[in-house]
Amino acid sequence: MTRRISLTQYLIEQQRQHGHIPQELRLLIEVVARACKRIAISVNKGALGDVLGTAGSENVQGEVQKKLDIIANEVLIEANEWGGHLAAMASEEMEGIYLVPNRFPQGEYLLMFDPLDGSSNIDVNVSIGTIFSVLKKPEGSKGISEDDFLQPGSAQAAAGYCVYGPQTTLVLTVGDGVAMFTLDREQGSFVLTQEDVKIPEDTKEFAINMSNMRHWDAPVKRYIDECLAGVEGPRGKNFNMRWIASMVADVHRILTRGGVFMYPWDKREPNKAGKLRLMYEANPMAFLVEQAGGAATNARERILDLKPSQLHERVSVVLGSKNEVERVTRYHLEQGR
Ligand code: AHM
Ligand code: MG
Repeated sequence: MTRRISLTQYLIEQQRQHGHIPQELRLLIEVVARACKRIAISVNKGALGDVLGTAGSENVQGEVQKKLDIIANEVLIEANEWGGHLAAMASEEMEGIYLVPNRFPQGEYLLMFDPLDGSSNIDVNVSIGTIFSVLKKPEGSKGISEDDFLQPGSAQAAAGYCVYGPQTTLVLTVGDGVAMFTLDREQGSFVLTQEDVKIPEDTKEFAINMSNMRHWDAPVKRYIDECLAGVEGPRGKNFNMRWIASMVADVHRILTRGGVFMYPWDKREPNKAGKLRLMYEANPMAFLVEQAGGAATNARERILDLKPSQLHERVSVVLGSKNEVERVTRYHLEQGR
């Protein structure tokens, strides 16, 4: 029988062999995983659990909150606030940062999350997920403020997501490759199902919301037109398209079989850099994708190099198979010249 390795065992072995997962970080990752298990239970209940539909409120970005957005946010906060591994948290669903209450010990880490990404898919029973990013509190900072969170993605200590689909899968990086863990519902534990995940450098599959085509910038239009031209066009091959409208599910496909994902800046709201959020969507996904040998840019610069100026800052995103991301980025840089 093949040896089954649980998330706990994997993290302890990584810590022993490479010594690069400090105890507090291991605890943090395990707590996030436990919260994801609880979120998975609520997601699975669907209509039977009174968890579908809107909550009648809006988040800081003016988006309608679903009941499950709020449930997932509360689960993550409750699970993480008391363990002593965190100093503060930030979430897509909360305007300001959440300080660990005084009654609990304070830790060294900062946790950011999108508690339930792909909210538009909740009620229609399509994959959704939780995305998270972990930073270290800056050295010598007394008291925590929003500024302490504004570190570039390259400073992340860990990042990952949990996709609630036909299987519940947790995908993780601590800066030493990417590992995937599938939830064994009978045992209630995440089991290692893939190590050393690698994204193929080339692909014949792209993911973009085509309904925005008329608003796209010229380099995006050029890239997609060339893909659509297929074997007769300049790329000399036929492309396939997928768009799940859940970034977690689209990124999961790309980590599994390659592809390029784009949510670029467009002319609908020219003052917005993009739709997706830098700190708890683009940065953790960029970290995972790079760790799997792919690339991630804002169509011009590497996402992990961007210096954030706001917690809820938005960004243009191009990520996935290296050669395609480089091509899209090159088209934008050529336009700039
Ligand atoms: P959300 O965090 O409010 O769910 O929004 C993010 C989601 C991504 O998961 C997905 O890639 C994108 O929004 C889909 O947007 P659209 O509906 O414009 O295609
Ligand atoms: Mg989101």
